Amino acid sequence: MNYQNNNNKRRVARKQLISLATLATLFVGAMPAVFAATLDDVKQRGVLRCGVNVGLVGFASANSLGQYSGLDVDLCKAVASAIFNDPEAIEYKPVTATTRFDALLAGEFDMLSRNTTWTLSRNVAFGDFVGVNFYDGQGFMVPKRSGIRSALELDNKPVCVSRNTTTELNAVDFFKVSNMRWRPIYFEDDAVLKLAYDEGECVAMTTDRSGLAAQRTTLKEPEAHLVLPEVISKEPLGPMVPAGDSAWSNVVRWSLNCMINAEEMGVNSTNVGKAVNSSLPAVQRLVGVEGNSGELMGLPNTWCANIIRNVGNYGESYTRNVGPDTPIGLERGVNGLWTNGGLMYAPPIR
Ligand SMILES: N[C@@H](CCC(=O)N[C@@H](CS)C(=O)NCC(=O)O)C(=O)O
Repeated sequence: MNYQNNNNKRRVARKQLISLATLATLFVGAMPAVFAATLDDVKQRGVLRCGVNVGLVGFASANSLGQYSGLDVDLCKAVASAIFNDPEAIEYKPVTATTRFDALLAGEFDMLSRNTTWTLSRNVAFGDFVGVNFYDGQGFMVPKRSGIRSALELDNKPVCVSRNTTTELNAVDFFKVSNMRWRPIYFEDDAVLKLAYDEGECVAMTTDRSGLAAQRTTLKEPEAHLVLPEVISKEPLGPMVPAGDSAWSNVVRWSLNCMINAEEMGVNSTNVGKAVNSSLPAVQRLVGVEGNSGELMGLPNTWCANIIRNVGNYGESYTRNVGPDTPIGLERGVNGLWTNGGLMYAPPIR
């Protein structure tokens, strides 16, 4: 009897423990969705904190006055415009390839906009990806005088590569499937890597092809270097936000979508003032004279018009920062609009 009683008590106690544990799990599991209110925090703070590259010309770099510009920076400016109608209401937080994810997890910034490749494991472990602002692929750069004209000539040649990147992982795959010996020289700091490459310590350097084009402009003699034709991976680069805050991820996601849709509709920083008089319903919704897209996201209804006026549409940002007329000189290619055969396709604002 006693034994029976004790057993029953134990069973009840165990049940209670289990339900407490279940409750705790549910509670903790639901926490980000319930408690994370990044948009409110940003509004209250009055500035957006944006994680960016420590210096990658065309994507994110600061001038001598500490003013940041670049394609990734424009996304920070777009979000600040959507919330505050002020592209300068931003505190930039420079992060390296190695520090970016820990900084995101630690809540050091509200969004990461830093040539970061969307992969499954990063998505699961570090935060939410909300779109792609540059479709890229990994390549190799060599000094022209090396005579190397294909990545398949890099067997057992020292290659400079950044740590904690998709770059180092893809290279392992590429050398394996090409039956070549992979001889990496790893760097944590990209400035040091570039210097080492420029000094001839490696026969090649490898990273995203946009990164190579950007880095090339800062070498002693840019013309003396060549980006090899092989593209060895997919590198969809895009902004990340802390996991589990869908109200916030929507703000960042739709800020990018606003820029892409604006380009598709021919609305730019110059004509956005006139777009409010457009007879086209989609344009009216884009600039907020129709519909309540802003209200739905906790933003002014002119959120997208403000982005376009302050930052421009995606095409303007591309042309200004990395396009053929900049030193980086990247053709639109796959980053063209879908209507031109590219991959830039934004869901509709409605
Ligand atoms: N897209 C790749 C590579 C990104 C990356 O960090 N690339 C290097 C070379 S362009 C870089 O930006 N280094 C600068 C730094 O780490 O400060 C990734 O997400 O892992």
